[in-house]
Amino acid sequence: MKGLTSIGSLLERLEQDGDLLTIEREADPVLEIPGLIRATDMGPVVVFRNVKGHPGRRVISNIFGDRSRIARWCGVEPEYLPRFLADAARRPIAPIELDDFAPSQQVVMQGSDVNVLATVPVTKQTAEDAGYVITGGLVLARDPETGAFNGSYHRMRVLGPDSTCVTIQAGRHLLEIVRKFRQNGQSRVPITVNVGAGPATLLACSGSTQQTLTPLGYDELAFAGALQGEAVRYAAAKSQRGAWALADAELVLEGYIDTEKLVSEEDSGQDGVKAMMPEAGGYMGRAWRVWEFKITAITHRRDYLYWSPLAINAETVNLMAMPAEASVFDACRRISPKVFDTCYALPGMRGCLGIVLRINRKSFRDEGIQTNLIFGALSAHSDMGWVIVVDRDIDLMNADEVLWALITRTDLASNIMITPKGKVSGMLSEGDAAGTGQKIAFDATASFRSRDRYARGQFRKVDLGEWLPPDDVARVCGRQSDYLRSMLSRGL
Ligand SMILES: [Mn+2]
Repeated sequence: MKGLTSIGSLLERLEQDGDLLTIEREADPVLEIPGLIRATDMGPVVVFRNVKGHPGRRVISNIFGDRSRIARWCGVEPEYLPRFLADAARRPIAPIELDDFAPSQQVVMQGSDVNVLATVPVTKQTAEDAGYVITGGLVLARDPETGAFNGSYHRMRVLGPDSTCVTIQAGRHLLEIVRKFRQNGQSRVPITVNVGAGPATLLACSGSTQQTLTPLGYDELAFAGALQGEAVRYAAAKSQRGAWALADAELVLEGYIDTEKLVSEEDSGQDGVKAMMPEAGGYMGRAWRVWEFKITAITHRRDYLYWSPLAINAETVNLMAMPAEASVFDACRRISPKVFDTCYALPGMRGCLGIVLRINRKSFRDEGIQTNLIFGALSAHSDMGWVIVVDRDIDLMNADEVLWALITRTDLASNIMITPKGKVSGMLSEGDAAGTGQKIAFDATASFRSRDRYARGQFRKVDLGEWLPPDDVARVCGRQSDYLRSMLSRGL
């Protein structure tokens, strides 16, 4: 991710690659922009240049909607993105403080000038949503004991001109930092909420819950530095002692979490009853009573873009999946660098509900290691509920091929494991309110001795264009599935 240290440098790169979609017609942040972001999911990065009610402002989304694009930024093949992240996490680059000018502080609004909905084109996604929700708010907090930064995303429903909710699920590192402040007698925890930054920073802070790659105390900004090959820059907040902002963010909300005050994500104040917004798990999220975030200043670049990711879109699913996959990759590589190849959370696994491991047995002595890898994967990320292990000949990024391996190679009598209750995501069928449930693993690999039985025929690879005119090629290829394309690309 070299050279991509801000949204500005990212836009230049996207222009060069022809991977930018610009919508000129005026679009409303209420329902319309979210509908368009949804409809352009997995396409080029989308920028809205004409936002209703916010003249001169731009909205950006779907930055992480396409794995091939992210892999291109990292200079690796998509299926080995987890290795790129796992390698980076082992050689962190500490962030550096700017003493003077920070681009994200070109404009500073304080006091009665603070009015979040007037300044920022926050979206409302569906008619059932509780309200306007900031979805790309990267909360930056500093551990009062160690000084290490913690960066994490938290949905924030706007409550008033200088007030939002801040929703922190159980197990998040930010809660641990809040606990330390409260232990010191401070009920107000200074933070900044940073919107839009270089993709390495946005990605490094997107690990969803407890994962082994960036455990409690690991500075996510140092991970981001490693991903982009240069230190992330930060600067002291303008209105909060003990808070620091990303110097290269587009927009920053400065303020504090008021831990003495519970506010509701929706107006009736009920807990877990009313709808909040479409969530990353794929269902409508529920609204809860949470802490309040009090805004003391808004700072931004003069011509800032507002990053508005949709939780339901591939963007958020990829952002959640990549650190989860890298955690699993790191653990499994330590267990067996010889047999473990790579891993992938299929889109239907919604980032971290399950994972596919791919192995490459080289002799009969490698038998059994797949089970050890399963334990590694289930422990590397606490949300994981499903693990499927496949052989080296399987395209693990294709759900149909993984399903095919599952139904043709799994020995049902001995190669399915259901664990006792562990920590899982509440999104899993098994997950209860306390976030516990059983986990399941399938060994869908053929044993080393039986591998010849599972051989596939090899066809000669042909270029249809040498036999057919372009419109006939398009008539054929246009209706071929990703599954078939995956096999044809390998001569199968
Ligand atoms: Mn953390």
